[in-house]
Amino acid sequence: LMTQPEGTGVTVLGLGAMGSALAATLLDAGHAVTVWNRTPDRAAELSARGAEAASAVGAAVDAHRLVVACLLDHASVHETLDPVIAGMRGSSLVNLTTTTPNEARELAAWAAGHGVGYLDGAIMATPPMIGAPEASILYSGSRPVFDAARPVLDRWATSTYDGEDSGLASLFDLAMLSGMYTMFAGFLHGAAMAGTGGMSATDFAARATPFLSAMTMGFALDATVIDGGDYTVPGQQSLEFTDLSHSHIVRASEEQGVNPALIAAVRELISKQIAAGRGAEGSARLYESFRADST
Ligand code: FVH
Repeated sequence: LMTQPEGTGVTVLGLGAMGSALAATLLDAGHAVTVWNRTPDRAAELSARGAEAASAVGAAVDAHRLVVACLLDHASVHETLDPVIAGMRGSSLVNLTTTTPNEARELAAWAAGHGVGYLDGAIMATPPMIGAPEASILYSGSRPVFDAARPVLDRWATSTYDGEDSGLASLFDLAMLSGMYTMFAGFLHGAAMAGTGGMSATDFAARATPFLSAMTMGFALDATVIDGGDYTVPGQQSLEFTDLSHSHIVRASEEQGVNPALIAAVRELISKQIAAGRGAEGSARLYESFRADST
């Protein structure tokens, strides 16, 4: 495999909000950039800034040995590259499209079958953050591709390499997004509760932000218990206590006419742990409720 991208030229496939930000950052840094988008009009602004707009995906992947895809999903990567992958032998594909871990592994095997080096990436940033120090991108897959492409990758964000398994970047990204989305859903449920008492969402956000930020200290405490494997370590909030707290939130929601489904779902997991005789153990034990091989 040719793992060293030729020069600093990069092809970017997909010029949505994120692909455009990636390409623009490379142009600003002086890289030669060829772009392609299914809807060609979206390349106009980047062309005006110096990008080469390819009229066909085949011409785009021929232009440089380092090809970056930032498309909608797994299916769109195949739809775009299936017709041209046979001609990409020796190139490197950095796929920044969000996929599941197994979809990333499938793409790695498919690319390898065509002699293309594959690096999967998961972007932990919004388009305006690209190029700023707080942006982070996780990578997994081919280490040689990561090392060779590093001068390009580091233009966008802090680059972290998570290993040869191409599914890991996606796994770790989606694991963090799971925490983020359920936290946001919890915030919205709380705002709806407070709203029934006349508090604006803005005022609720002002109160919730410092409180929830302070509570994140609990992640590390739970993690220590989980990694230690002993949920009976003293000093933890028990599942029984946490259940009581959840029951207050569920009943208060019902009293106020607010949908309790979110917090009730968490309470159901806690109840199963208590029914299994774990009520006196620490609440970090809920971790086990999410594991396929455990109770
Ligand atoms: N935007 C963000 O904040 C997040 C941050 C975390 C990572 N994501 C992922 O990045 C991928 C691209 O996201 P995006 O924000 O650029 O998305 P859109 O603006 O919707 O652009 C989508 C591009 O994909 C092209 N496309 C869609 N379907 C196909 C297809 N079947 N064949 C070829 N191209 C396709 C679309 O083309 P067009 O509609 O303009 O013709 C856009 O270029 C994504 O995986 C996020 O999860 C971003």
